[in-house]
Amino acid sequence: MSSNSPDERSLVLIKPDAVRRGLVGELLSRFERKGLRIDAMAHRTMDATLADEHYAEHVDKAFYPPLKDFMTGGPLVALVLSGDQVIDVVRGLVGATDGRKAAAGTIRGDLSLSNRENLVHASDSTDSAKREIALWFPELG
Ligand code: FUP
Repeated sequence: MSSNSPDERSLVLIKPDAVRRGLVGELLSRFERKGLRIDAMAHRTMDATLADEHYAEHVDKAFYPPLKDFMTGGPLVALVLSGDQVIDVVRGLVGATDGRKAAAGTIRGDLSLSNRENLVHASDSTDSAKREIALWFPELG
């Protein structure tokens, strides 16, 4: 990467359970203390169309209807984070999908006891990040 290349970006959602539980500050703080930058931040409520687009790879799965209800059921905070290897770094901070199995020290391992209400979404690849950032923050494209 040349010194002029922008750092990698990741689309991160602080999910409705985290907002409801008053954990927005805690989660932003973990990302900031790691050294990541917040390039964009918006308080939003996901509608059904955005949910189906965001979770395109999951729409046919049995767990999708309750996941959609949860994700559209209250406000969330959408972020674009940037930094060196931010996609993998954030996935490491967030931990495994199931909060009951996620390692202690991770966000889900420390703060979630659920496989659905697991506090944070984070892009899992550069392709997903591009797609998700275009969905949530088209003005950054
Ligand atoms: P992750 O990348 O860890 O956020 O997890 P996935 O992309 O595999 O799943 C996306 C979301 O679907 C999870 F955050 C929670 C939800 N999910 C369920 O509700 N039940 C499942 O069995 C698996 C995932």
